[in-house]
Amino acid sequence: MQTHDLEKNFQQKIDAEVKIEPKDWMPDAYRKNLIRQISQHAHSEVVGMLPEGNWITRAPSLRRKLILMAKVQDEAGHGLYLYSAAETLGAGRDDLVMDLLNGKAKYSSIFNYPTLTWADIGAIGWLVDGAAIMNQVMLTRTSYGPYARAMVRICKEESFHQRQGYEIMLTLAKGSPEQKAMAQDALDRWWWPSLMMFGPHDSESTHSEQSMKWKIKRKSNDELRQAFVDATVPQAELIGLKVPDPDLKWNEKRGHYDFGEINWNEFWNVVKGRGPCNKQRLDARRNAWENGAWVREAAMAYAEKKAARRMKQAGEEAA
Ligand code: FAQ
Repeated sequence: MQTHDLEKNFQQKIDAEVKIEPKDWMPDAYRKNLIRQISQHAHSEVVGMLPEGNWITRAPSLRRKLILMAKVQDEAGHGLYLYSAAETLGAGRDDLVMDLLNGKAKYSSIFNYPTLTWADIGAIGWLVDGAAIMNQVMLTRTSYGPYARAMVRICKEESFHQRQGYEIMLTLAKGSPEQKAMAQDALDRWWWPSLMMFGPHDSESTHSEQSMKWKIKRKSNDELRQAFVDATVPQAELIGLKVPDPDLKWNEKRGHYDFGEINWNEFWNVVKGRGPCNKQRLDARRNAWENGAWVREAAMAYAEKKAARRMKQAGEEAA
């Protein structure tokens, strides 16, 4: 078949909601775009363990510590599903990790902010996982099968993460004046970076148009950001916290909240590596990669030994 016909068939499948599977023909640009998005998503999950990991040893009770440890481990699992999904497209795991470590691949801007108090753990669960779910529910219907299936499980876990974060905020908001102030301060610091997670405005987005055509993305950056604001503002009101945006106002006519403009200079600075914790995050990942070399070598040696034993057994049985 000619490339033109292959492309036509491919788009027809997408339009008919048939999932694309690893061995199906796909345009190179579709494969490349998916590897970019899935691997950056995987890196985000893994780097995302760092800000919360910072509070495991200082969680205020055993119960909180257990929950936080489970959550951070979940994020590692999400990273693994996503790296595996990227591998089904022919990407090598080591190459993907190298792209992260040498700064070629991005990861979510949100994880370059510090976690200063315990309330930040609440704010991350509530807002960051909340934003992640808003974006990822649409990805359960993404056109690439392995990515869509990974997202189903990830969304279930993220939903528990969001609730535990909101429950931390609720507890603090109902607590002493100092605890309530701590919750408000965390909301003040995490609100705008959470809105930035959805990416640039649709008019500035490089990939959206093609990604929507291929149904990799099912909703635009601005649509998702609006849905997040609409869902989250009433949650803040319910626990007596104030969203730090003087322009925030319910618009009866639109049926949505109007909200202020994001500081895009700050967003692009963070994306380009100049955020408060970019260096710290990449240094931590580099150390983990270097210190884990012996584990990878041992695992590979074990796998090779096991394979050799199997080959020997098969040979003996055949003889
Ligand atoms: N940060 O053309 P678009 C989580 C880049 S997981 C950094 O609009 P696209 C779980 C973008 O890559 C959070 N860079 O891009 C958790 C592109 O640059 P490139 C991560 C950003 O792909 C919770 C350029 O700007 N979620 O939180 C950001 O169509 C708690 C132009 O942008 C995912 O990755 C940003 N925020 O739309 C873990 C979901 N936004 O690649 C631990 C999957 C944009 O050409 C604790 N990804 N850029 O060099 C997506 O849905 C999309 O990739 C978007 C961006 C929506 C993030």
